[in-house]
Amino acid sequence: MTSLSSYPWHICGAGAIGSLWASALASHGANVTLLLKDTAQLAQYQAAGGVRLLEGDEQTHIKPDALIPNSRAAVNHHPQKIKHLLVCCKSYATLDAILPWRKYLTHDTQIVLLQNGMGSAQRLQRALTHANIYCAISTDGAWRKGPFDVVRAGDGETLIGSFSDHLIAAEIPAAIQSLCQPMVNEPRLDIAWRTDIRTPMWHKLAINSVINALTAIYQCTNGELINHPQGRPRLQQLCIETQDVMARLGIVPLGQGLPNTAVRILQQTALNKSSMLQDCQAGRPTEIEAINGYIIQQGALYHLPCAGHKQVCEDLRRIYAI
Ligand code: KPL
Repeated sequence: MTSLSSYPWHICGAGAIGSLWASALASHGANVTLLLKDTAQLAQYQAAGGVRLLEGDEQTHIKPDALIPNSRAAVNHHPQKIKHLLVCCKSYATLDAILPWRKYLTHDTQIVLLQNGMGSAQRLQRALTHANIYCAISTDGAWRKGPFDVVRAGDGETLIGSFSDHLIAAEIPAAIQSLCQPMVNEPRLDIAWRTDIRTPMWHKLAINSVINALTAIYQCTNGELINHPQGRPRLQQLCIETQDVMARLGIVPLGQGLPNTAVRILQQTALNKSSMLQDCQAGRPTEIEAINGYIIQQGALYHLPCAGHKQVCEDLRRIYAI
């Protein structure tokens, strides 16, 4: 039986989900190191005095090592290699986040990408041809109250599977197997291995692609999109286009169909703002390229115009000048 404490994890991307994972892994005995962007982020980390996670009434406080690229600490204190790397940054930031650490990666480093959208794993594989890349998707909810100060908004499930062609899809590496053991105390993550991770990744992408941009365009909560006079017909159109692209790629359709699933998720998360609306309102870059942009790009391979997806990309750029 493999134990979490046997595997050191480096975590790149210390936002809400990265902090949640750092808290859960460290609380279960794993040796966690945060890979931060720069001196400014390191100063924020030092000022925060570690990572805090609030879950209901329970607060977890951890103080893992934190490194920045090319720092003396990274060179001296951390001559050892990165064996297990969890990447939780936004998909558009992936290469900039990982490549500064490439000299610490080995031929057998396992890189797990836990992000919204698609395309970053392919780009990373092109940049690091021999990298062992795994992809994960999650329905965990967490939001950032401040730097390294995170609130858990809801328990979800995380699925992990292999991405790189040279990996055997049924072979679960021991370090990932240790993540899949039931976690005994809070904060708990519910993690499972999937031999075919592409299917659930596409299902999540499909949901995000029909909800997120529209809520950002109409600046509405998820629940308000359900009966939005302009938004709802556009949602239907996006569902049709997305299902067409998935059918051409041979992706198994969502069990209840995309429109029904999207409405169910909108109902379940009625009071929430989508992650894209939150990014737009905070003036951050969005994941539109990795979500709707990816569907347009895949559709183009089959000469599918994806006009509704193109229109939401254009609307979003116009409204938020991005
Ligand atoms: O994942 C989401 C997000 O906001 O990114 C949901 C809530 C499913 C909306 O697409």
